[in-house]
This record gives sequence, structure tokens and C-alpha cells, in this order.
Amino acid sequence: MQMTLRWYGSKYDTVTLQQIRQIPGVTGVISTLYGTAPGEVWETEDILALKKEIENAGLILAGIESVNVHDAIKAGTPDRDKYIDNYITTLERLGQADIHLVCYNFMPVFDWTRTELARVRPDGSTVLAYTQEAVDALRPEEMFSSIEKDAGGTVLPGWEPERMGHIKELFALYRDVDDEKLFANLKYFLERIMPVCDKYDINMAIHPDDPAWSVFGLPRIIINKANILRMTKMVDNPHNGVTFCSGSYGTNLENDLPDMIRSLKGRLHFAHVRNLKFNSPTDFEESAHLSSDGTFDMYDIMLALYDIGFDGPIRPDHGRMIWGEQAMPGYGLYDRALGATYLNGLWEAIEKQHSRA
Ligand SMILES: [Mn+2]
Repeated sequence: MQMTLRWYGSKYDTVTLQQIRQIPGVTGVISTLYGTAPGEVWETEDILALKKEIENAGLILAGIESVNVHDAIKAGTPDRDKYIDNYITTLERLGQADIHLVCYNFMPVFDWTRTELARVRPDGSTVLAYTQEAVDALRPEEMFSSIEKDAGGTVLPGWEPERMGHIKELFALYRDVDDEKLFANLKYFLERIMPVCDKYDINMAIHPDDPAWSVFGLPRIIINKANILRMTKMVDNPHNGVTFCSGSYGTNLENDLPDMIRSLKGRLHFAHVRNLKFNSPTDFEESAHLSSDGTFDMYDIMLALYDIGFDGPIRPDHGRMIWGEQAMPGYGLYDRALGATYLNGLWEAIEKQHSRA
């Protein structure tokens, strides 16, 4: 596996490539053209500039997170082919730039959903948190203002004001879309993009829905083992793969994370590894990465990745805000660096245990 950190680009991120370069064991970043809108064609010039900037800092651009999918594609509206054509052009240009991993999600309207961006923990650190009761008390348009208010001036991925300004229209778009229809729209999209992925050896890695259940009555399908296996089988091509995000699948305590990882051998192209601490089945917070700080056994998760021969990029995903850092919620430097180091430590121990057995 290759340890990476997500990086939003020098115009948007509070963390610099030079800082990332100094985290031991981190050799690459996962990045994106953060200023682009879903449905837009990415310019070759911009892709190459991003890659060059990262390489000049001594790091590798290990993949893109995300190339966002336009709502017309997810909702399956009559104009979706135009947006799929744009997506294909972007993939072509990424492939020509020697980029072979693309993370995306297929969540209607909202990207990941949290009800607090800075819950204070007993040690004074702040974390992202979720309470079902808080979501149930909100209307969707209030959800956006509450997120925006807590974001401290940063624009959170998936919560861009341009999109959220049209939230009522977005909801109307999905009025007749249920889980089955969403699966069909995903299949249509994947079948159309697989030829370009085959040509340029691009691994598509779908990110799970977060939380892994329906919010505000919107359909959500990338939530559990049965659905993710259905998704990989319905377009049975190794380039149609998965981002395994322990923090997202883990929101549903019925998901057996190591078992899911083992069932995805050969299709698991990218891993987000982080822990959650459940205070009740409907209230969780994003704890430190250590097993002892949360609900999941992180050793078991890393062992499952090792057992399936996982060799793709991995990243510590969100971190707590510690040591007074000001950054995009979840994306500070310090706690993600601690997370990367911890995960690298687990991996080294697992590797050595196996090679000496
Ligand atoms: Mn994730």
C-alpha cells in the first residue's frame, strides 16, 4: 500500500505540500481540481500543472478525489449523456496525464453529512460528529446553513454554495428516483465510462454514502456489503471498483468492516481508514485513529487489507482538530499525520509478523 494524504491544492488547503512531505512514510497525495464544478470538463493544462506542483514537492499524485458526478447523471435526466461525455473527456485527459485512480460518489444532493463540525471532546480536541436526532429536527435547506456556519469560512467538499443555493430544485430532480432507479443510473454511467477506463487503465473507486443510510428521504445505495457486491457485479470489470472508507461504512454498526474488505479482493482500489466512537447507535464522533479511542479494531481493518494483497493508495481520512490548528474541519495537518504514522506502524507490524512466521 501507499500512504497518502488528501490535499485540496495550494489555493484552498491550509496544509502545504512541504508539510506533507515531512510526514514519515507519506509518499503521495490524493488531490483534485477543487475549483471545478460537477459536469465541467477538466483542462489538460490544469491537470498537468497540479501534477507538476505535487511532483516538484517530492510527492506523487496518487489519484484524484474526486471527479464529481453531475446530478443529471445520478438522477438520470434526459440531458445526462452530455455530462457523461464531459466526464469521459476528463477521464481521457487524466489517463493521458498518467493518472490511474479516480474516486467519486453517487450520493444524491448531499455529500457526506455531519451535524456538528467541531464537537469538543474531553481532551479539548474538536471533531466532526453526527446525531440522527439533530438531522430529524432539520429541514434540508437548514442543514446547509448549519454546515456553512460551522465551516469557519472554508468550503467543504460537496457543500459548495453554488449547488446548495439550488437545493429545492435538486430535491425535485430526485422526486421519482428510488434505490432501484439509482442503481440503474449508476449502471448506465459505469457502462458508458468503462471503455475509456480500459483504454487508460483507470481504476474507478466509488466512495460509500455517508452516513450509510437514507437522509431526508433521498435514496442511498452504496451502504453495505450486499449493495457494494451488487454494484461490482452489475458492471463486472476490474476498473469498476471501490474506495473502502471505514468511517463511512462504519456509520452502520451492522457492517462488518474486515469481512467487507475481504469480500472486495481485486476491486478495492483505494482505502480511507479512520475510526469512529459511538456514544449511542445514532450518535457518533470521528475519534482519533487508534483502536483504543474509538469503536473499531483498526488492527483488524489493516490486517484485512493486508490479507487481500491491497497495494493501492490509502489515506488516514479525517482527523481531529488539535494543538490549536485552524483548518478545514477534518482536514488539519497534525491529527492526520498522527493517523498516517499509526496506520504505517500497524502495517509494518503485520508485514513483519507475516514474513517471519
Ligand atoms: Mn472517506
